[in-house]
Amino acid sequence: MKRFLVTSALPYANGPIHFGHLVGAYIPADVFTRHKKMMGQKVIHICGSDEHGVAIIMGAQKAGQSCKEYVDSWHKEHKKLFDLFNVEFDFFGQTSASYHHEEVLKWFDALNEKGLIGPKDTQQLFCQSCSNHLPDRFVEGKCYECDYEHARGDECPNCGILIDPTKLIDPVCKICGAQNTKEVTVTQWYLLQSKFHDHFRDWLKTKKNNWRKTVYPFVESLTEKGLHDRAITRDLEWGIDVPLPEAKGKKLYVWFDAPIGYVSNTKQFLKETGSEEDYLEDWWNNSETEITHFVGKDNIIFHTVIFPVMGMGSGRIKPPADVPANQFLNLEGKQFSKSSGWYVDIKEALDQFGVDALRYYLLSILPETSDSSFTWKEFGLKVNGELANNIGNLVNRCLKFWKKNWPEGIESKHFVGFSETSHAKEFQSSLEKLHEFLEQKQIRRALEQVMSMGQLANTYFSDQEPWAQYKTDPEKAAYTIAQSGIQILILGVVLEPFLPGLSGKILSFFSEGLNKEDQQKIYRGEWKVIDELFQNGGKLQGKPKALVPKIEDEVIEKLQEKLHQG
Ligand code: B3M
Ligand code: ZN
Repeated sequence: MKRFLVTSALPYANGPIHFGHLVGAYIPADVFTRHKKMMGQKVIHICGSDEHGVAIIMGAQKAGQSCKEYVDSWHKEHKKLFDLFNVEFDFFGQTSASYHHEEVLKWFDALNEKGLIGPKDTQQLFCQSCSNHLPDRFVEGKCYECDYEHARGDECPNCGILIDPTKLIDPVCKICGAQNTKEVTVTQWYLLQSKFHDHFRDWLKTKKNNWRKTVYPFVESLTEKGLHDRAITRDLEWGIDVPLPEAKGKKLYVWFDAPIGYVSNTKQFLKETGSEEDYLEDWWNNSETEITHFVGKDNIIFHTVIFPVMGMGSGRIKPPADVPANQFLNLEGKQFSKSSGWYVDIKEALDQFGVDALRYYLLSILPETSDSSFTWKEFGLKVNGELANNIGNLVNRCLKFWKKNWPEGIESKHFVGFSETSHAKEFQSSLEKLHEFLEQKQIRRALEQVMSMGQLANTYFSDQEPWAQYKTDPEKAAYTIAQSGIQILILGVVLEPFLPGLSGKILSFFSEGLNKEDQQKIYRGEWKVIDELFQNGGKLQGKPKALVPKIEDEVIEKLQEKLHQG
């Protein structure tokens, strides 16, 4: 049986999660995994904190904490936020944990044995003012490709290239702020990717027709002429020790160990859940497994080149089937920036609007094909005009009418034969499209299908005018409400991957007899089960109420003002 292994980029344990992260990796991965679960397929979603590297060391220094204290507290913080956002992982681990270190060493040894790791003398920057080596983010300067002022020693956040720090223009030490660096020669160990070029390219070509247009051509042209060997060791105090006597005191580069976190976290997940399965044989190196890495566009190279080379080169895992990278999200047209007040406090927003409204809007603007922009105005318009109007109101109107006029339930005969009706056929065709889009990880378009099902349900309800039918022919009205009720039940089910909160609320009205299995059947379009569900008639549980509160214009105006005042 096919297996699906879904990962989302391990967040650095050094700062708050923002909307850009959520739309870049976590929400899409969550929707995709939930979809697979609803389809009844075998899938796990693995993530965890990325806890090594220069950014962490600098953050801990600033916070006056040890690195371990520092990453532990961010790890907890992130876990909490993901929970609030209904982003569900099967496992959310930590790369500072010993199980992770053990796994990483196995990779290093395997690559080393295969001749894919070797020492080289390298030119690095050294700060003469504070006497520190300046790898990666410890140094910033002007990018020699795009002129961006704040390129880092490892990569340029603007044009995405991997940086050779000695070529940075006007380099500045990020530890002490001095502009007083010199080049020094240091031995580092390298991942000898150049040896793997042909093998890598053969594999890459197999992805030509199924990777995103924003991913494949970029990787293709970047690796066309050759793969560069990459230094995978650093002179740092915090990280995983390089397991070679001659590399004493050195640590592995964070980007070497971080992606292995997907694998070590899977191992730990199986262990903690008492599974008999083997993380490599049954998952990472199994021919039946389809691996998907959800990442933001700044992580493409690591997931499409370096990690696949590490996996294939070491022979420990197979390479990914897909890396559906997302573009960036801006705030009202400009980059989010906490320091200049151009940002949204996620927790405040959650308190104010709830997870369904925020998830809905973020899903509707996922930067799948190009950068997109979060604006408060559009947020208000979409939540009110689409989610509340299309879904919230319908559920409210229909179920209230049901509860009021048939408090003891609607007779079973009104529910039978739903799957033969013409509106069921239209629902089916939207559902098929929805599945197709989700399989292709086109989540925005899949969500549009949910909304079009909502439209269909609305049209049916208002065309039938059950309130008028009730006066002249209550039996007919009962039929309308039963059929509308079924449509709402289906909407509740298909909303699950996107808005699990709202889905749960809708389904709770039908709770009797609606277990996970039945939900999955409905999700897959096996609607015969609906007849069974209502074979004793349909009685609503609980008291219907407005599920999607409207957002007042003044509330939006206030938020806009607040943002522009900084
Ligand atoms: N922590 C970068 C990031 O959060 C990095 C991802 C690691 S994935 C293995 O953008
Ligand atoms: Zn310095």
